[in-house]
Amino acid sequence: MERTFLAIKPDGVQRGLIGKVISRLEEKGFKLIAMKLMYLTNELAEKHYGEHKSKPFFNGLVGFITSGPIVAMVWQGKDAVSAVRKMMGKTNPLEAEIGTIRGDFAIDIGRNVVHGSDSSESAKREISIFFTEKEIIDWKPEIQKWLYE
Ligand code: DAT
Ligand code: MG
Repeated sequence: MERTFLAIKPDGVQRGLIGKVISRLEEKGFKLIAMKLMYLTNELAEKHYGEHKSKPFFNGLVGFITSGPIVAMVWQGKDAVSAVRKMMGKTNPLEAEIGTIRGDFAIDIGRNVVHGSDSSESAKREISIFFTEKEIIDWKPEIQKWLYE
């Protein structure tokens, strides 16, 4: 089963949306296998968002993501990377479909509540930035047989 990295950004934590975001993924049937509340250092934030280093919004993005605690998580399930991206909605919340996390909870592109890996390669990279193998708990939910054929 595929793994993906999901983070609730400082705006989501400040606005009390941790539970709602987690509920959506739990209700969908994805399995939480790692989680921590943490501050990102500048160094970690720049590494995580390395692909955007040349963008005009890079400094603002790093400033924002380090401005308060985030919740870093790893979720597992069938096609988890693309399914979670779909549940997050488009980067610009005003373009995100209603029913998605960003579509329902956000307005501004710079305050879009969640980060999620955009490919299986970035998922592997991001998971290894935030978690050691030991911190990932591969448990077997009893309801598994009611979720997967
Ligand atoms: P996503 O978070 O959907 O993967 P991304 O990787 O293109 O989007 O960008 C990372 C974050 O950077 C995004 O969540 C919000 C911010 N961002 C992207 N484009 C932006 C823009 N044009 N202006 C301001 N912030 C932007
Ligand atoms: Mg991205």
